[in-house]
Amino acid sequence: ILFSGLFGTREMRILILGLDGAGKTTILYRLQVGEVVTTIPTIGFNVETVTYKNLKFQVWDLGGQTSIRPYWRCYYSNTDAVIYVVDSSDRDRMGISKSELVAMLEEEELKKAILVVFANKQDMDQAMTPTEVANLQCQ
Ligand SMILES: Nc1nc2c(ncn2[C@@H]2O[C@H](COP(=O)(O)OP(=O)(O)O)[C@@H](O)[C@H]2O)c(=O)[nH]1
Ligand SMILES: [Mg+2]
Repeated sequence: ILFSGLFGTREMRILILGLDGAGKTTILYRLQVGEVVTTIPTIGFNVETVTYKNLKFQVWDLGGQTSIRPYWRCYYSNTDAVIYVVDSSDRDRMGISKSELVAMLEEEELKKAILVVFANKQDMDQAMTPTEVANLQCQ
């Protein structure tokens, strides 16, 4: 239902990104919109893809190896929206998560994309509230 308003003829591309362990793959499976296909481009990062009607979701982990970063760019073109997933309980890596987000938003190909920051893992005792996450990630 959430995505039904997006169905049309043009392919809509949605990236689900964030640090490893943020909960991206879990979200992709929870969407239950089709079979998740994992591909490993030769350069060596996993890309999980689900295609449902004209919606295409692609997921990979940000952070770490700087050598593969230039290759992420291959996936940025024609992106309509980015869902940026943050582990709200991972206080230690809030700063790294933010710098990855900031670096990503510098990409020319993503300038027109809609951004949603998802404060995941709200069930955890030590989780920051969505407001706290927003203050740390988006300012
Ligand atoms: N408590 C809790 N754990 C979660 C939640 N979402 C994901 N996880 C767990 O966090 C870990 C990493 O999730 P995963 O989807 O593999 O993260 P990814 O690396 O971003 O794809 C797994 O053990 C998940 O079960 C959540 O909302 N709450
Ligand atoms: Mg994953």
